[in-house]
Amino acid sequence: MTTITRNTNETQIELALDLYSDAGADIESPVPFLNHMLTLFARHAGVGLRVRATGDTEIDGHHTVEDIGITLGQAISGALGEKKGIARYGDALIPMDEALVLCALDISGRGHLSFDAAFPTQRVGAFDLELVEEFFTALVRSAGITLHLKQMAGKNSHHIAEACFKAFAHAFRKALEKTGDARVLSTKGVLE
Ligand SMILES: [Mn+2]
Repeated sequence: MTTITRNTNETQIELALDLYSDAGADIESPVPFLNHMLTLFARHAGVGLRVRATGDTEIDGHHTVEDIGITLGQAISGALGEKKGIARYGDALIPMDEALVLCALDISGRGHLSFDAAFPTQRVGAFDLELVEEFFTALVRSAGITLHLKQMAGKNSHHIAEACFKAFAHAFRKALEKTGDARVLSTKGVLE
């Protein structure tokens, strides 16, 4: 279990992550749509994730969503350590009704996001869909993950967002798989 506490003037976050767990998610933040996304991420990735967050959502959800992304990334990086003995790469092509999202990722040590999804609406409920990309940007930077998310189809914003998080979850699960080789999967000898 890796725990991170992050307090700023904008947000207060406690997060606990277990990379190999069927405990699922226990998420409480003032951004319900993100709670929904993190809950399905944890279940589909096969990780245990607990989040308690408060933030300045009287402004908007931006700081809270971004800072949960940073904190989750820090926990992933901390939990992975030297990244020895894992598959490193993962991919997934995940449908959600009419939506279809492709994800490929590399636990490379280098944060990079290529995000190619277009939401037909600005919002779902009170959630600003621009924050999906902000969340993944924050996460990959602090986790050191190279992440490509590409929408192949979709008309419904909720479905497209959900397919993004599920595709990420399944790709991440594959990348975490134990290979039985104790070394780092890199001819360089390190992933950083
Ligand atoms: Mn849903």
